[in-house]
Amino acid sequence: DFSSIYSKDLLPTSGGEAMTRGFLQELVNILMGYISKSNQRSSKVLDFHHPHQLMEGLEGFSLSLPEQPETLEQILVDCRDTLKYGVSTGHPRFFNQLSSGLDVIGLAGEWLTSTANTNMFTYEVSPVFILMEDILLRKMQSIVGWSDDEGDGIFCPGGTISNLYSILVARFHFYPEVKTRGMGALPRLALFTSQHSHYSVKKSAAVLGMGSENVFVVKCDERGKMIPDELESSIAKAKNKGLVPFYVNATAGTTVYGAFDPFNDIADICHRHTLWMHVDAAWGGGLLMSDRHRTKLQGIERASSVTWNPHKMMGVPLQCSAILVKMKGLLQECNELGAEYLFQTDKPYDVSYDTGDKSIQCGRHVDAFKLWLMWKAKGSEGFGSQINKCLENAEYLYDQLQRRTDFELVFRHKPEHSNVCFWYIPPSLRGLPPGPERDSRLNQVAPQIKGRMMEKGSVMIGYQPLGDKVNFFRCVFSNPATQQEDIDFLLDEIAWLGHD
Ligand code: ABU
Repeated sequence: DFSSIYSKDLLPTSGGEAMTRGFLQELVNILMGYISKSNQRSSKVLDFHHPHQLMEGLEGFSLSLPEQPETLEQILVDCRDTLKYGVSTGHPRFFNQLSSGLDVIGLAGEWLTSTANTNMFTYEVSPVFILMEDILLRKMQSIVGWSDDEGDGIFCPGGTISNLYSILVARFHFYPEVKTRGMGALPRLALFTSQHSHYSVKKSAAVLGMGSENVFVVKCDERGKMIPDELESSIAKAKNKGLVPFYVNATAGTTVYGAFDPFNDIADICHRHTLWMHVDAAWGGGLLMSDRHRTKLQGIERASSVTWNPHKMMGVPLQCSAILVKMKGLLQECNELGAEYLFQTDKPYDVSYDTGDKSIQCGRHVDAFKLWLMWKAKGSEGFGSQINKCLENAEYLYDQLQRRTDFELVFRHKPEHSNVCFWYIPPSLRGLPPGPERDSRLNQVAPQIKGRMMEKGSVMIGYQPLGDKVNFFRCVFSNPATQQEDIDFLLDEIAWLGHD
């Protein structure tokens, strides 16, 4: 009974150990209840409420902050309610995001990380985690295909920041004076990325003072792969405009189509023009773990930097993203400022393990441990099988869509990654000829079905328009809990919710 117990009664208060244990055990019960419900197909993926409803408070669940402390009884209710009104991203029918699933070992890793509550800037305060990060980065670099004497990296907060790092180090590599003299000392720089690439390239160019308009968007083929000749002509166009090309982003697993750019062709072009080649493998990097699928990333080893998010395809709890840089020492040189209160050079150990000055952050969360623990628990082979299963699910969905007459694939080719893109065609649109009238009506179908789906809470899948394609569904598989029956359910549910 925690109805008259407060946080002040827990450790470090003397005599608070039993109460602390009881409270945490109760919390584990709540979490365990949630985990077990998330794995039941009969449970909802979400219990949707509009923002104003949650803001106003629901059934005693209030988001407002009190002046007086709440009892631990109430704190436990708050925890339960927080999960109740959230989205169950571990549910086998959650297809909405590239990151999904709930890995129990990963969860244990996250708990341990929070319990240790330390900072990744120095070996002094994170001796074990710093070495684990080092081991993981080396392993990932060797899986990318770099030799033992190449490679550096750091874990950072998400794929966008990893991509930002790639542009930062590329610019520093070609123009080290930027660090002290700023962009005014540099010519106008041009970056290149494909139509289907992630928006983080433009965002990073804006953040880094290079301007999003100086990112040249290279055309893709119908599968969403960058066309090498188009890259060549974009480079020529930039030069004609007086810009200096320096950086190309290629993508391994585009966000919507899951396409893989032709890395060897792009690497040849980068070599010819002395450009930095980055591969954004935030989504596709996981396929490197699979003997069956890693050939799709052929040529990635020629990249100067790589983004790889284990929190996507490898199912590591958010967040876990790495930027890998082929050239040793560049990250450190680019970002170090040597704050003397933190990075003293006369410490009693090898201070090259004080890796924090490679980062643009000061304080840095321990993102490496949960990945390290999962790797121990599954082995590289376990990750490989997990990824194979997700791609088998994608093929199953693709086969089902080909069989059904009420759905249409956005492109005919077999999926390369676990993305499958499709339209649902309601009965009222089935006889309509292709054209603006059909497009305009079809554009409304996915958003309406999604709205109904969220109200019902039975399943979650994303949609978007892309180029000249009106709103379509994108299904992605990264959750090992998903089975073929969930895919059948998804299609039947879309057809049911959209039948009018
Ligand atoms: N940063 C890409 C994540 C997008 C998605 O989950 O759909």
